[in-house]
Amino acid sequence: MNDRGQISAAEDDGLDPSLVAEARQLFLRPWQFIKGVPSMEFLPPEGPAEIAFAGRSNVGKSSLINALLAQKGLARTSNTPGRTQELNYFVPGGHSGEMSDLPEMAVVDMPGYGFAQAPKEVVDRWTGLVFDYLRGRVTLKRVYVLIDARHGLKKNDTEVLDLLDKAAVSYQIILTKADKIKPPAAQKLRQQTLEAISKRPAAYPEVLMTSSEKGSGLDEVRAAILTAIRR
Ligand SMILES: Nc1nc2c(ncn2[C@@H]2O[C@H](COP(=O)(O)OP(=O)(O)O)[C@@H](O)[C@H]2O)c(=O)[nH]1
Ligand SMILES: [Mg+2]
Repeated sequence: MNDRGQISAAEDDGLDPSLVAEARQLFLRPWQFIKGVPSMEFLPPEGPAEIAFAGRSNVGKSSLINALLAQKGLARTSNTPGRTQELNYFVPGGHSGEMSDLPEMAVVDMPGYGFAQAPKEVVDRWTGLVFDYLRGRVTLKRVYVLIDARHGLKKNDTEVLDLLDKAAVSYQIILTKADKIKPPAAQKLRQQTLEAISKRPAAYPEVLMTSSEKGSGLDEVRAAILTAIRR
């Protein structure tokens, strides 16, 4: 079922209802923004499992985080492309943050790549931060790489996938803005994307598809994340 109470197609695809219920319990409670991290020395202590959302700017990272947590406006959307140059950390509320009372996980909204007209210095800073984080963060359990369903994988996306493969960081692709294309085109793109990643060692061999606008595909993402942090 999606967040508007409609049965979604994927429910017939064997999504485990008890996993979905558990995942909803984790995600559908008040989460909070804890910090924006401009460089590696400001990262919170390694503890909770981290799940990061990466992708070109405007692909829908912040919108998807808000939809997954059912909290509009938590992650800031539609920023001027390239403005958010920080790793934004979100955690379930109600934890003191003391070592004895850490949340079970954190969601990280990553700065987007691929924006035109960004000064080289900004791109270099972005590249440095993101690459250091992706390579060096031990508690990073999985990266969700978001791809706009209207555009498919682009060159800068495959560069990020190359990096993740090289760093052996588990990642999974989510096709976003599914509401913008017709179902047959969506299925075709899903298949093509699956083929494109089939030989990539760190890619999780299942492609998800969401619409933050319509609330579709969210339970699938929540369940996948819960499974990933428990591995
Ligand atoms: N139609 C549609 N628009 C979306 C969807 N997700 C995001 N958007 C729009 O795409 C733009 C960029 O979204 P945002 O979440 O800020 O992207 P980010 O830069 O990757 O964080 C905004 O105008 C959103 O309203 C979606 O699922 N469907
Ligand atoms: Mg954003």
